[in-house]
Formats: sequence, C-alpha cells, structure tokens
Amino acid sequence: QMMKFAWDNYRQYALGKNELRPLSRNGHIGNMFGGLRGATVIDALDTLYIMELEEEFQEAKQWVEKSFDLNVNGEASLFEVNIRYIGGLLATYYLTGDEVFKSKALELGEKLLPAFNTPTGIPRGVINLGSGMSWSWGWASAGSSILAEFGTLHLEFLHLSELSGNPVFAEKATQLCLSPQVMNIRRVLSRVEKPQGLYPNFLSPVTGSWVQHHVSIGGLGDSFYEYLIKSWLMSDKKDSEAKKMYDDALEAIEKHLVKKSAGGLTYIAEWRGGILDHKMGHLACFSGGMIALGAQHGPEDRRQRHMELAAEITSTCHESYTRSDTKLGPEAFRFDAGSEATATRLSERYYILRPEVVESYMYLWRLTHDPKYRHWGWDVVQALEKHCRVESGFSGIRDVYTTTPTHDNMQQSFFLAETLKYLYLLFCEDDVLSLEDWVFNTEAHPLPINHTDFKA
Ligand code: DMJ
Repeated sequence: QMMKFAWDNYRQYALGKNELRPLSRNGHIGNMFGGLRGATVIDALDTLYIMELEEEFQEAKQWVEKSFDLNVNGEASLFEVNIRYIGGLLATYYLTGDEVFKSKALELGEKLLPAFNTPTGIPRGVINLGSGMSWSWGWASAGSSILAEFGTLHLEFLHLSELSGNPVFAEKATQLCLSPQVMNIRRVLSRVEKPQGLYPNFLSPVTGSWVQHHVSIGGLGDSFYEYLIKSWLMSDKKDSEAKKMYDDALEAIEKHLVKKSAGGLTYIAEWRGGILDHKMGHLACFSGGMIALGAQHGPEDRRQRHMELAAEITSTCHESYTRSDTKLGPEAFRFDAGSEATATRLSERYYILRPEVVESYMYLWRLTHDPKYRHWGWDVVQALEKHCRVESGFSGIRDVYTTTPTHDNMQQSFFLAETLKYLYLLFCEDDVLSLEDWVFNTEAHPLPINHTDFKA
C-alpha cells in the first residue's frame, strides 16, 4: 500500500520528472542525472514488479518504452546514473526478460565510458552524456575521484559486459586504474600505501595516489566496501581478490575505527589523518547488513565475531531511531560531548527517507531470524506513516527530534527503490529474492549471482 501510494502520486503529479514533490504536487528534475528523466520510474520498476503491482508496473514499463530518452546533454553523476538507472534497468531485465530494459541499459552504459579516459583509467565523477566530456566534482579535493563512486561500478559493469558480449565494461570496472604501469584498480589499490590498511576517500585520477586522508564507512566510502564483498558473492565466490580486499579492509576498520561508547554502544568512527571523528552517518548504517552478509563465509570464530559486530552496529543504528521523537533517525549522530547516538548539530537532524537502517534489519532478519528485526522494521513503517506520509506522497522531514516536523517536499527515488523494497522483503519469505541467488546493488536493485564469466 505504501508503494502504491508513493507510485500513484508520482505518476499523477510528476511522471517523467525525476522525483515527486509531494507537498507542491509537482516534479523535481535536479542536476544529478545529466538531462535523463524518470529516475523514480526506473528506480521503482523492480519494486513494483516484485510486489506484484502489475498495473503500476505496466505504466512504468510503458513510460520506458515510449518516453525514456537517452539522447540528452547535461552533467550527470557517473555513480548515480550507474546505481539507479543501469542498476534498475538491469534488475528489471533479469526479473522480467523484457528486452527493452536490457537494450536501454546497454545504450546508457556506452554513454558512460568516456568518463574513464583519464591518465590512470580511474573515472572522473561527472560526465556530460551528450559530449562525453568528464570532470571531477568541484567540491572534491584537488580534482580527485571518490572511492565510493569509482568503487561502485563493478557489479553493473560486469553484467553489461555479460549481456553485450563486450568485455569493455568489465575491463573498465576491473581495470579502473589502467596506466602504462598498472593493470587494474585492484592491483593499484593493493600497491598504493594504505594508512593503517585503511582506504582514504579521495584518489587522484591523474596520479593514482590519495589526495586526502579521510576514511569513512559512511558517505564517500560506503559502497566501495559493499561492492567488494558483493563482487565475490556475485561471482559465485570465485573472485577471491575481491574477498581478500574486503577481509583486509574490514580488519583495518575493526582495528582502527570500531569503538564502544561510554554507554556501551558499538559504532564505526570516521578517521581524518589519524584523528578519530566520533560520528556515524545514517549512510554508514548499511554496514550492519554488509558485515552480516560477509560473515556467513569463513572460519567459525570470525563468523561469530562479525555477526556480533553486525548486530551491535545495527542495534546502535536502531538506537539512533528510538532516541528521536519521531522514531526516525537523523542524518548523522555522534558519540562525543555526552551525546550517544543523537545528532548534536542542527544541520544533521533531518531524515530524507533513507534506507540504510531498514536495509540492515532485512539482512539481519534473513540471517538470524531474530524477530526483533521485524519489530524494529514495523516501528519504522509506523513512523513513516505518521511523520512522512502527506496528502500526495511521502516526504522527508527536517528534524527528527520534534513530533511536528516540517516536511522537505521531496519523495526521493531511493525511497521506492530501497526503503520500501527492504521493508517488504523483511516481511516476506526468505525465498523472495533469496540471498543465495541475488545480490542487491547499492540502490537495492537485485542482480543474479553467478551470471557472468568475467573475472576480476
Ligand atoms: C542511495 O542512493 C544508495 O544507497 C547509495 O549507495 C547511497 N545512499 C542512497 C540512499 O541513502
């Protein structure tokens, strides 16, 4: 019902725009997708299909067939186009077998390739989909590329290669750091000196070296780690290089970033050139699910330790929800100056319908069957209904610490792709998109396991 409500309002007031503005009842285009439209359509397709909202799925499919225009000219985020559009189209192709989704994914994939024309092969973050010109984000230090962006292409690009028969995509994803001396990004990343074994978030696409020593499992770093373990799973556990990189990275994170607060809450801090920032972003809350997923494989003592860590982090993220008045969590919460899993800055009190906490509930439920995860998920459903549902859709809120929050007038496309999908899967049988057969890309679009022969 929540999905139908979110979709119906988007379709009625904003079809073809990127997101619905549910208070003003119009569409939002934004500047992340380079002139592409319909981000909500593409992000919603597989969720509608999985939920058996047949009529709504057909509406979305028709829009893709008749109105989805790829001949656009504008500045796009390589990362966002990949995870939302390519991921959404690929997943829907695999679920339905409808060729239109495959051909659109391949066509769009081709348009992303010029971003990789850099001295190292590390792509830049922004690309003009018309001209193929690419550049780094203005806000990224010294023209750097972002770990979570160039590290979050692998799953989709392997499938593009598999489906097109063109190895170029797999090569781009696996040889992101091609330079005369270096064969691929993983080799470069294993050679480049890593402070304390940690991966900083900013890398120069020109020199292939770190530009700044900020490490985070939240924003700017997050899905790089996620794609390592998922690359291994998607390869049917053949891509041992990815597994080793994941294991080593997690070991360094455990050693240097995992902390316990005075009140006994486990959290993952951020690291700035050796100094810890005792903060977790909402985005970092996906890590409970990731660590639980990765924990299933390996020696028993390690499995147990990682399952405990995953459960503790998920519980801390749950605390960030329960300690607010709305029972929804803030954008970032801290463990300093007497605060414990609460936001201390006004600018971090908002909630924009993000999925990461329910994502971890879904993984922890599937992997432990502890009923508390369903209870926690149900609390989120109720909080969303109470505080985020408005007359014409769902909206983010500006302050989770008041029971009369102001709405931000935005129904994010990831709410339909991820938040509602993970909530639905939390209450489904385990064989609906079984973790044995599917990996979810970082936008919750399911991709089949063992579907590719391209090895890293
Ligand atoms: C999503 O677009 C993806 O999950 C991405 O990896 C980071 N966060 C947003 C939603 O919060």
